[in-house]
Amino acid sequence: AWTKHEFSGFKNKDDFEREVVRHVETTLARSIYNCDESAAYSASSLAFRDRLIKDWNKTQQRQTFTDSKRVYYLSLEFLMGRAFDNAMLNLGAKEVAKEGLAELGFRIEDIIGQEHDAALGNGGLGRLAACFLDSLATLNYPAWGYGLRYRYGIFKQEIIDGYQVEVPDYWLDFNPWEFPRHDVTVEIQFYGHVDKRQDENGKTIAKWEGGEMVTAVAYDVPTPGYDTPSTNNLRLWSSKAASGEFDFQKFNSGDYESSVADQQRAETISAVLYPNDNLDRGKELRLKQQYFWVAASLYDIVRRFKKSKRKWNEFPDQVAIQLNDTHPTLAIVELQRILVDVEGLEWDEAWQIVTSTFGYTNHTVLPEALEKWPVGLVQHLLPRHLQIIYDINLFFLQSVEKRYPNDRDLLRRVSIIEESQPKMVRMAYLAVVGSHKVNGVAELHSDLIQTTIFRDFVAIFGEDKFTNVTNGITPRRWLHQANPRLSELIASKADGYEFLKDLTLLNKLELFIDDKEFRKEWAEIKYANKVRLARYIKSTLGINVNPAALFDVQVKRIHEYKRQQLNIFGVIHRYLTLKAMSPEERKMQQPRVSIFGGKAAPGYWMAKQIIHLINNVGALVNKDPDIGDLLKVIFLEDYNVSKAEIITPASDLSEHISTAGTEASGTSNMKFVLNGGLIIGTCDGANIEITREIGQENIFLFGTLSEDVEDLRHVHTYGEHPIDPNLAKVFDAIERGMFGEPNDFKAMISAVRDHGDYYLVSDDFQSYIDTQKMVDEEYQNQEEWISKCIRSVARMGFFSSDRCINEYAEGIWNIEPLAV
Ligand code: 26M
Repeated sequence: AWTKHEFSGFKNKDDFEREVVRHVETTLARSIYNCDESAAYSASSLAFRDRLIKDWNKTQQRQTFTDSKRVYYLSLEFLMGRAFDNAMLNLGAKEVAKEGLAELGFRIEDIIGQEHDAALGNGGLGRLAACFLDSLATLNYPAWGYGLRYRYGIFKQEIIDGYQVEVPDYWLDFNPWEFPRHDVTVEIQFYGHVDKRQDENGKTIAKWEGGEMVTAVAYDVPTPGYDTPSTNNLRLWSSKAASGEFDFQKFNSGDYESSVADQQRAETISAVLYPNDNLDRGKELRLKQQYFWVAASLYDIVRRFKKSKRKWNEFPDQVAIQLNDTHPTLAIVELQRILVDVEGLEWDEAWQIVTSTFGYTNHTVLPEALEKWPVGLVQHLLPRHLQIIYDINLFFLQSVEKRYPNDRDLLRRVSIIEESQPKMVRMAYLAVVGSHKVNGVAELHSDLIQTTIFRDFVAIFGEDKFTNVTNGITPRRWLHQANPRLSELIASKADGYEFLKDLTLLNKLELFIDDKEFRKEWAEIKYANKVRLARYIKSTLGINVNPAALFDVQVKRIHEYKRQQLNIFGVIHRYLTLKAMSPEERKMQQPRVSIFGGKAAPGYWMAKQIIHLINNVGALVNKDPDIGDLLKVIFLEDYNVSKAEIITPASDLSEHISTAGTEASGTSNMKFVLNGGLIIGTCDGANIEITREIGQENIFLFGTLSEDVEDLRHVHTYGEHPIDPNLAKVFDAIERGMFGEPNDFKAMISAVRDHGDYYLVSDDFQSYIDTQKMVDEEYQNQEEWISKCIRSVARMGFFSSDRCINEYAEGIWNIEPLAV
């Protein structure tokens, strides 16, 4: 098999070095004798960027020339992490770069560490979009991502006195991975009014007039595939003030201040990523972001289509658009507006094109996360769009009325407009009505949306419109890049690195499970990864952890439904149990390191309280001489993609313990198992499919099943529900002040004890504790444990994002690969 560097990487280390030196001396205008790590990073990444851009050009030219159907992935979040390591690996030139940098006096890890994460996302949804871009390019699909170029990504988290403090993430000081396209701009309109007139044939013509204009400027980020020259485009829009005569007038008439204020108002649109995850807070600026991005992207797509001179009804033969959650739902309305108001198509013909073009992915059933916008706000900001939404709704409800006559309650339930005070536009319903396919992200989740939030729509549109595409992750970043030694060991047994492109080939490992030497190497790699994390913990927190202890990891956004509170209550229970033991008894216990990480949304008080408790528990436990190495509690600051690349390979056990039915899929569960760690988890999201693939003897499942959750909540509300006795002891310890001021944790305890325990923490507590005990026991038998890890990895092939993207391509987008 050829490797990519034969035609796009570097011939050899000298070739690479020459390019680095050239960039240091000319692009950076520095002396090679005064080249620090930062300059070495800049020059090396510029050298790689030069190669990427050639492949990028070839790929785009070929896609245009062949007029292939392309998918456009619309996502408000792309959680890309670092690009340099990924570019080296995908171009197959990391070895060459490593040798070249060594000759210049640098260690490649230090140079990689210079890069700032591109953190344009909150969590799972944004990282999924990044994995998809990697798979789309690797599989040679014609695809573009469209997003916003936020000046500030997700905030940086600092922990001060145990509390989360948010610091702005300004990441654009030096970003070699983007190409500003100052010539690719779109004027975006807001506010104004609609003028309706009849033309000479009596047809109503709607004109959206007046209001404000803002300019969208394109920034292109090349996204390379692995072991292929295919390089797709991620186009991010940045906002700036439109330079109309209006501003010049203001400027010249001495109204300088207000002209500057206009400029700032425009730039505010793409200034900052909203740091909420699974929560909707209806802010006007967020709606502005959504329309700005959607309108610029659609203008771009339509402009490209018009150049091809094809007939409008062929639009869905050239274009598929995927909506990553409801955030881009206005695209449905905007395309209908362009076709009807601007291009003069009849409503029905336009609507046929629109619904054939869009697919919608749902990522949550949590009611507080379902987007709704007040009708008044939409009317004010986008007056023409509100009219179109009302028309879409009218025609939809008429068709429902025809099929189900005289069912007023049904019409009320499925209406895109919620008749509340104030009236609201239900974005998920609009997305369902305007798409030809709707998918959930794991089997349980797809079943749940079809039987709960979209139940009526399944009856109306039929089952075929609704489908499942179980999430996946890219093995390039999450195995090869994050865990190079494990990747190499696997390659030595699986006939090379083909498994990185066909992850089902991991099954070849099953043959070697009983191979003593192989298991020893496997265990050594896990240990080395734990040593690396232990060093990181020492350097950032000053705490010594024993790499031989069981590393128990829960890293993800902090949210009540993800139940970090269950984990920390369990840790407290463990601490109390250890304290009650004799020294002899303690010696028999399995040492553990409980590792937490994750950000809380800045306004989410309960999540912040959970972080505070974890830190206070750590402060006591970590210095308790009775406990020593038996238990350490670590909160890692500022969890992000590049930290996940260190943490994931070092885990023995990871926690995916959401209340059943609340976590749509989860994707870190897949990453941990792929890196040779086991899972403790609930029957939720993709855990269920992971269990099916790897076997139930290789996963620690516990807790309530999703079908029983509703009944239990009912009992909490209307019946007797004494809280779990072991959990009561934990609460008692907190309330006695063992972990600092008890008032600081009142809300956490009350939620369980006094306010209905919505997330079933008490119901699941005993089964969680029992299952953790089983983990301790099984970990003592290291040979058996390692066998389980290897067997699990061997069976993880299904969870590649390549499989997932192939399912979308075939079942939803109808696109085909195009080799360059
Ligand atoms: C909404 C409105 C205003 C501001 C922000 C939002 C918002 C942002 C992100 C809402 C939800 C957001 O993300 C949800 C998310 O990450 N969902 C996760 O998606 C993953 C990929 O499918 C799944 O694996 C996770 O289970 C699911 O929680």
